[in-house]
Amino acid sequence: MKFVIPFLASAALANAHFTMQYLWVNGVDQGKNTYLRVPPNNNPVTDVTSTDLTCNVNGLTGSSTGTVTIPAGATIQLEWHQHDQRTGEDPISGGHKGAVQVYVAKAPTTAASFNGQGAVWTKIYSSGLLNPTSQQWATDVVNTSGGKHSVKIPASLPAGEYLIRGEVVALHVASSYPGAQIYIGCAQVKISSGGSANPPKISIPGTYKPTDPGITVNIYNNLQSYTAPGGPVWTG
Ligand SMILES: *[C@@H]1O[C@H](CO)[C@@H](O)[C@H](O)[C@H]1NC(C)=O
Ligand SMILES: [Cu+2]
Repeated sequence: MKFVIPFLASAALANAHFTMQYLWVNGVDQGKNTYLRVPPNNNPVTDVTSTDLTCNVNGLTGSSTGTVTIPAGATIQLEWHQHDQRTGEDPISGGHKGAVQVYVAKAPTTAASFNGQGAVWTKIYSSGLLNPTSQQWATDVVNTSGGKHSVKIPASLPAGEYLIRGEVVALHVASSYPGAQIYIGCAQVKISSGGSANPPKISIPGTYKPTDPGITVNIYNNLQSYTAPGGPVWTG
């Protein structure tokens, strides 16, 4: 019987993945999976060269769920959960230590018809190893915040339709590649009353490499700093 408990513990951990399930705009919950491209299950992407890295599995084609208007300069929140529920379990389970990032990409026409390929993505948020002494990660804060994190849509972004790509890079088994578990959720939005900035853009997939120190990293050896993949945040 001594072997039963470790076996069950590892089985539970393997199943305890998560998805991005809610978008909030200026404090208003838009509803479960509304305006989001919903993947078939809560598994992570681990191949950083796959087109699944863009907007998760089946994420290259638009969702019939529609597109929500967000004024430039607004604060949005992305909310993540393991399963089909907001209560009764931790939003992000304990094993998943890692970074949280948000990107935006402007669609040539509509967000719903945009596949997000090419050098189109701008990073607007990144949070990683917050406290090396306590080994507190961005994912710990998301978990204790009911699965939510905030990001301000820069006021200088040009108006138009966009994909907003939330990402959690979980690093608990990332010491060899493939290992890092990348969780992705994409929202379809229309940014109104924007500005005229021309922010730097990267490709997803394309920019992340298996050898990036933010992708292949042992976080259990008193890590003192962490460099997330995808370069610096553009602050607008
Ligand atoms: C996640 O947050 C809840 C409170 O919302 C807390 O009870 C739990 O310990 C946290 N889990 C981890 C693994 O930190
Ligand atoms: Cu997982």
